[in-house]
Amino acid sequence: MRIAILGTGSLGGVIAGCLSDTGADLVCVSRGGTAEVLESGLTIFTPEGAVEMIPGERYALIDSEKGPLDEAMCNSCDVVIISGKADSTSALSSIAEDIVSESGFVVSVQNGLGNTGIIASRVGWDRLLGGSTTHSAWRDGEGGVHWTGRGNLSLGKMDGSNPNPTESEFVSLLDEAGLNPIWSSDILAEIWKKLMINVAINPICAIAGVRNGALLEIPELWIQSIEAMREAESVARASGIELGRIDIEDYLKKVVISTADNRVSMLQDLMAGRKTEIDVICGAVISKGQEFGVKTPRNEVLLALVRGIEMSHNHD
Ligand code: KPL
Repeated sequence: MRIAILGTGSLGGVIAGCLSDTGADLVCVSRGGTAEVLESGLTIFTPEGAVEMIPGERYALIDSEKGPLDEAMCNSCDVVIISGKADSTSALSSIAEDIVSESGFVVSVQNGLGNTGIIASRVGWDRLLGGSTTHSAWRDGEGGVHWTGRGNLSLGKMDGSNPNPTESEFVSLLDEAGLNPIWSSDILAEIWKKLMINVAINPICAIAGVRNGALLEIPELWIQSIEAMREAESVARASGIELGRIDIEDYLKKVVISTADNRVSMLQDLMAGRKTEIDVICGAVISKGQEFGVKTPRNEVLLALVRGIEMSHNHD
């Protein structure tokens, strides 16, 4: 099975690293400094402390900023995993469209709402799987990927149908790779549950400049996280998402404990002076809230503050 990972950053690095232990033929797509580091290999620091070095020869590397795709790469991948940031979804979807084989499919394992629509406009809903993960990782200045928390990876058809044989084979491969896949018959609900987690953790840890575990150490932060998460839950329920019964505090606590050592992706973005995913996280909750008549004041404040910090990089 030939699998491409588009956006081989922190989470994409974990996926590529795990899949390199299977028989899959791998293609990593990245750009800039990350692509340069990947040329010589991928270093993963596992949650248990072991260091794995995957040689650069283990995968084919595409630098998405370096000219047109090699002909041989076109229509060649059975599975294309998009794990890049939301602001790269358009560009990555176009690469996915070029490299996915006729019978292949694309999986989005990204934060926020709206990614699947962008990808589907390129490859069609029938060739798309939604996805969501609670694995956590961050990347250091030398490009080393620190896999800080083992979670799981949910995936499923957007229409809730059962996996076809190739999709089942892919799920087995993810299992062999140690990525704890779960096939979901309601992937949209899983994407919303992850959004609720992101709303609770990402902006607050990013603004405070703390690792995820601090939410359980600083009660004032915990209250803000829970409030933001409850708003997202109300919006999800108002928009018809079947969340079932969720104990919000317990659910958040479990994710915070399993990702305690992680620097949330939004904090990593702010530290590197990059644009964050605030628009597809709090921004998505606010706009869906407006659509369904649910007020989201906490998410509005968090969005404003993160935007302000993003802008502060341009001011003296
Ligand atoms: O998705 C994450 C992120 O960093 O964006 C969590 C699960 C919150 C882990 O940090």
